[in-house]
Amino acid sequence: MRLFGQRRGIYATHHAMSPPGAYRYWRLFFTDYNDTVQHKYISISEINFRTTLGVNNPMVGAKTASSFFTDTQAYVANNAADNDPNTVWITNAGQQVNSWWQITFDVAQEVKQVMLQAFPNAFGAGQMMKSGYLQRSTNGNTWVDVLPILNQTNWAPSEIRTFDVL
Ligand SMILES: [Ca+2]
Repeated sequence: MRLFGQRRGIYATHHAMSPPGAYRYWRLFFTDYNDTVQHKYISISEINFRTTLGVNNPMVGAKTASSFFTDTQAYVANNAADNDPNTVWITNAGQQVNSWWQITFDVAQEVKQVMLQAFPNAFGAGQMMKSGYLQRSTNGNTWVDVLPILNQTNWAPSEIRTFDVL
């Protein structure tokens, strides 16, 4: 037990990986973006935090985000977890770096795979995330990195990519 505690302390440093486990609070924290046209958005059609590899999680819980595109109310956090690739979450203009998308699960879960899907047209796909981290939290305030998702470029329309928590 003492050894485990020491390891956890080391792993809690920034961008060091944390042991897995069941938590209610999970999010993607984005550090870089692909939007080379407008240079100010991240747009994601679907985010799924899977507890079984290859099987979408029903994602039962509250979805929130650091911001959403406010010209209309059509691009809110819920759009990234509604099983509809035609609906999209978009960060507000200029707030794409250090943005995040979060779910607070009703019941604690252990995420084993992240699924991301790009928007169905080339313009939207060009605004997919580039780099970020899957993070988990015990309280929704203090976050620990679980999985880096880095340098994801050249997303095709509707493309799905998955990332395993090892
Ligand atoms: Ca959607």
